[in-house]
Amino acid sequence: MTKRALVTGVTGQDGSYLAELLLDKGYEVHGVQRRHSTICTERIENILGAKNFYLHYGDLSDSCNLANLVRETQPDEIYNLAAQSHVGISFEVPEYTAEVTGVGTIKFLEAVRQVKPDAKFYQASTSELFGGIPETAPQSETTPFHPRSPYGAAKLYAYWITVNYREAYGIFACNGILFNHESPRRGVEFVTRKITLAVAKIISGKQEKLSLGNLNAKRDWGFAGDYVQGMWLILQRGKPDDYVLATGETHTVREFVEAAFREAGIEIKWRGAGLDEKGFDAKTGKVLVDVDAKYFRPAEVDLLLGDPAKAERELGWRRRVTFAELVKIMVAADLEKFI
Ligand code: NAP
Ligand code: G4F
Repeated sequence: MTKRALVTGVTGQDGSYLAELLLDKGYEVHGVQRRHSTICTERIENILGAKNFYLHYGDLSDSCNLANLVRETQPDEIYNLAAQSHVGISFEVPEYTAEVTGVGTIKFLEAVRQVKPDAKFYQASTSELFGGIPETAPQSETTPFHPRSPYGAAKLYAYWITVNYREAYGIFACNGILFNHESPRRGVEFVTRKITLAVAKIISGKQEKLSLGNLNAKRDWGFAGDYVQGMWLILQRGKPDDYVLATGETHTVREFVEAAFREAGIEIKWRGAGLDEKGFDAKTGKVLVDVDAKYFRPAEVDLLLGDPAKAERELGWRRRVTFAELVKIMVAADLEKFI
């Protein structure tokens, strides 16, 4: 029998890769998009009109809409990927972030409990829950949480309400605690894509330099295509549980910058410190990177490094793409747009 999946956030980075994966596996996929005044389906262009792919309008802030979607689509599996997902911007729109990223999850779970309690539910939880405090690494399913942003705090509520609906009502509800994962489809305001896009624009003469915030932050960066495979595996187990997906490697933002420029044949040399730090083209001496205070956050997560041992052991999940390969893929994709 054809399985049916309901995917919120289908127009986002992860939603687009997940929808492709599920269609390949023979699922009927129902994606949820928000209404926009402009077209925002760029990432799912290749599956629009595909057999077994259906788009519905919806919003995590509208509980009636969520209940209707569950009633109409009768999903076997639900992937709740929708969120105001930008950590920095969550400081600008904290209440909205709480409403969508936090409270939206209980609205959805309540719709599941009332309308289709046997549906399996995946919640897009995050390494931002750890906050890097205390500075314990690597971080695993048993590491204490200490969110450092309105986004992290909203995701903390979503995490625990997912656990609660599993324990209280027996719903097959799971958290994937995912460390950063990137791709050529990553939003342009996230640091990796901002860097690879800037490299391509600088090379092609369309941008002078790249301005960044905290160059010392460390992230455990993997490839989004590997992580959506893990989301699916989490819902295929015999019992619901929570899993960390990560690479087990960490790199600074500075290292990502160096690797991305190197892909384009430019060696970056650093001079200065703090707000005065600059990245130069080693050959020409031209300043290509500087630091702008406006990209710093009121509170920072300094170190993320995940331990994916449980997912590897119980799900057989493995990340495939290495850090070097990820940078290469992203730079190549952006260069192709401009050269
Ligand atoms: P993304 O590219 O920002 O996509 C977010 C999606 O949510 C978009 O489709 C967006 O729609 C949708 N959305 C936003 N607000 C909504 C609302 N009120 N109602 C319905 N849909 C709404 O994020 P992503 O990187 O794919 O991440 C997917 C999920 O995983 C998010 O929940 C994120 O917080 C979480 N996560 C991501 C990472 C990561 O490294 N990527 C790591 C851990 C957890 P529009 O296209 O209309 O904006
Ligand atoms: O790319 P980022 O904005 O990602 P961040 O904050 O780690 O959040 C992402 O990963 C989380 C999982 O850990 C997800 F839950 C979340 O939804 C999102 O996908 O920033 C990465 C690091 C930060 O330390 C930030 O301060 O890069 C630093 N950074 C330095 N300059 C910058 C910049 N970040 C951005 N976005 N822009 C800059 O110019």
